[in-house]
Amino acid sequence: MVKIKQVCSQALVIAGREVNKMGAYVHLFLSFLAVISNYNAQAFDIPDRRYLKAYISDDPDGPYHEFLDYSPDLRDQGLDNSIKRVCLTGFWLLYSDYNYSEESSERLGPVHVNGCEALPPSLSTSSLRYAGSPYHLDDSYYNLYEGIKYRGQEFRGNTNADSLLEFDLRMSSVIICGQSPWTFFTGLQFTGEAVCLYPTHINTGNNISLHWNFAQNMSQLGLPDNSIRSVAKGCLTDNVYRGDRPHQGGLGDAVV
Ligand SMILES: *[C@@H]1O[C@H](CO)[C@@H](O)[C@H](O)[C@H]1NC(C)=O
Ligand SMILES: *[C@@H]1O[C@H](CO)[C@@H](O)[C@H](O)[C@H]1NC(C)=O
Ligand SMILES: *[C@@H]1O[C@H](CO)[C@@H](O)[C@H](O)[C@H]1NC(C)=O
Ligand SMILES: [Ca+2]
Repeated sequence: MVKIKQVCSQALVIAGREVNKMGAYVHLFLSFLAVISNYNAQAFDIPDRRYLKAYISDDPDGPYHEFLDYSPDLRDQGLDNSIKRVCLTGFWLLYSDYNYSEESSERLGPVHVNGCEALPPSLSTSSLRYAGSPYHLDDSYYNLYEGIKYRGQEFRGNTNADSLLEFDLRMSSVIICGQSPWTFFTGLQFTGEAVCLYPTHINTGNNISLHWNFAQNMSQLGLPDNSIRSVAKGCLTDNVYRGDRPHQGGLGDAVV
């Protein structure tokens, strides 16, 4: 990112110097072309870019497919049941069935910032997706899931929700990312029982941090299953859930 700024300001100086001369427009145009092509090269290296590289062998130099987004059906990438190893940044969820289905028998949430891991041979991955903001890696965000252990459909967001719409009274697990705590309520419009969840886990790599926390079921949070009706950003109750022991530092190796 620093490089982009340097390139930009150099180009602007050149443009300013040349602006009164004949041919200035040509020069200006070329300068901006240079900025644009440099920007593209740099954009590819955005330090907090979320990705998952899926390898079909244990060979770190082997071929891989890079995912940047959800894949509900790995047959689309020709990778059904064949991912052996992953290198990734972000909080990714792998499922043994298509569509993140509640029929999935095994789940794994690898969380890393620029880290790799071999998958257990028993995990035959058929769909995958990430938790957290679609924008920056550590933006404050919540994902509520219909099934326990982050399966099924989700209701997600980065702001207060006074109702969960069609997911009212249906959610069974949750992941939060980013530095803000979130409060989950059993009543509409931030009423009823409430529990607040802080992002007590941190993964760091290359000076980039990802904060997160999770509950694989609602009894972990002390709430009845299928009871959440609204969500607010911040901690708006004394009933604070801090989760299991915080996981700090390193390249991160949490499996949840
Ligand atoms: C996944 O869900 C979509 C949309 O609901 C559906 O069309 C598709 O058939 C499902 N795929 C599988 C393999 O169940
Ligand atoms: C991390 O940040 C520190 C202090 O800002 C800096 O000295 C160091 O070079 C950075 N490391 C990397 C890998 O960017
Ligand atoms: C909820 O998760 C906890 C562990 O986090 C587990 O001990 C408990 O059995 C789970 N309860 C249900 C109903 O799945
Ligand atoms: Ca449910």
